[in-house]
Amino acid sequence: MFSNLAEKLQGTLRKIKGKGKLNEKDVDGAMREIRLALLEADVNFKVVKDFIAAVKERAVGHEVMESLTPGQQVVKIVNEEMTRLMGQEHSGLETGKSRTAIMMVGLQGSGKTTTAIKLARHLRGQGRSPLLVGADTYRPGAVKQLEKMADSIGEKVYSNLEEDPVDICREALQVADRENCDVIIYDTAGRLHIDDEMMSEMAEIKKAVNPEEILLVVDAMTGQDAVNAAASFNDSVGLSGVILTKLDGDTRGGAALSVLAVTGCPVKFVGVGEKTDALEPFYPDRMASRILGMGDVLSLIEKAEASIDQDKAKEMEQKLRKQQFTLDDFKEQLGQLRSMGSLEDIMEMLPNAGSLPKELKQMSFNEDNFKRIDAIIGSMTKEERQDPSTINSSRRQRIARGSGTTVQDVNRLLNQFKQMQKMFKQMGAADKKGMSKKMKKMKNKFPF
Ligand SMILES: Nc1nc2c(ncn2[C@@H]2O[C@H](COP(=O)(O)OP(=O)(O)OP(=O)(O)O)[C@@H](O)[C@H]2O)c(=O)[nH]1
Ligand SMILES: [Mg+2]
Repeated sequence: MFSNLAEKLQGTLRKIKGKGKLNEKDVDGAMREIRLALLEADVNFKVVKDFIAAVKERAVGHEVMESLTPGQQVVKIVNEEMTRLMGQEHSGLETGKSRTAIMMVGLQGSGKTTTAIKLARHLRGQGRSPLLVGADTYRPGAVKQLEKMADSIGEKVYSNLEEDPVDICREALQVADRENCDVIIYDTAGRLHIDDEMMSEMAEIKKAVNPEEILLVVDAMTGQDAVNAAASFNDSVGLSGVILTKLDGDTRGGAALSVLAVTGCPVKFVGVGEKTDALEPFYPDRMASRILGMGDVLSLIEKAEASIDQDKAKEMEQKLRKQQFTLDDFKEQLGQLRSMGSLEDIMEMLPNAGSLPKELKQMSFNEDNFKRIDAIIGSMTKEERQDPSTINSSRRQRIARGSGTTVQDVNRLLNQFKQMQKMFKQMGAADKKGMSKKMKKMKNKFPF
């Protein structure tokens, strides 16, 4: 789905993601690429303009520049703005009423009939009892097609080729009552082009059945034409939502990204195949993540944001600079990292992070480990915590006994602590004579 767009955007974001520091030029370059990719995907040009402006404003602001991971923050912003562009949350059907009428409208061949069937199946799955109505009396075989498809999923169709569409739709209300159907889905006729006759028929049906939903079915492959059709339908009949079909094909994505912004109508479902179960509720956030190939990056940022207290991190940095980092601080830092897995896992997720000393590599912050470290440090005296070099072998034995651990555990912890101090010392020294690039990156990303 949207493979071309996805590839381009992901390429751009990959470049920016790994950057520990961003300047306005980096952001400008990325925005230019994103803009091009969206235009190529046939996203409405005004939508692109507004989108880029919104992303850029946030990307050069505090939110990014002062964060732990500027490059990744930009990726996150693009994802959020793209989600917002498509409507933030899934917009469901108005089906709360005891009986719901849904009118399917759209141009010829857009997929109205197929989608009506898919919806019937979807609603049946939710415990509803649908009646399909064949209101296309113009094209020979249209009602037959509906009946055949309905038959394949065991659903009923009402139609009457002797009557005009508005009357058929009106009569269907009584049929639904008689048959105890609580959802009526009207499959209306499509025309090759939007014309007044079509619009006035749609308006008349709307007046006759007063539907809860008027869903425009558009072929996503037609890009901006689909969006323009949506705008005209919305002006003439008023739409409650849009269903994009043929997203399984080689669509560029323009329609999905522009429909809401141009027409104010949310995309409610997407068709992803010819079969009767190939209908998916449309989730803007999932769609954005799919296009941007997200997932791990987002969850990493969320994890980091949730576990790291920014003020504490600053305070810790001060201590580090003055090289006053004690075992008490160490304990506190571990608390923040507890939920993030092992140090190695974290470093792996961070682009371009340095490698860890061997002693720290195996350190994992699971619950058990954390409790053990907590107990060991808790069994030390204040002096020992301030200055671990005073911890001789008899003290080690005392600490192990007091914390219910072994001397090896105590040794390992002290060793790890020493390694960390060493690492920080190097960082501090590098800082004085212009910290090495790698260390700088590590420091940007790490609370220590
Ligand atoms: N691949 C794919 N094909 C689809 C999808 N939805 C509909 N189609 C196909 O598109 C063609 C037209 O679908 P119909 O449901 O007949 O379209 P319609 O809007 O009812 O057409 P008219 O009644 O002639 O106006 C059929 O061949 C469908 O199988 C979809 O999501 N994916
Ligand atoms: Mg049809």
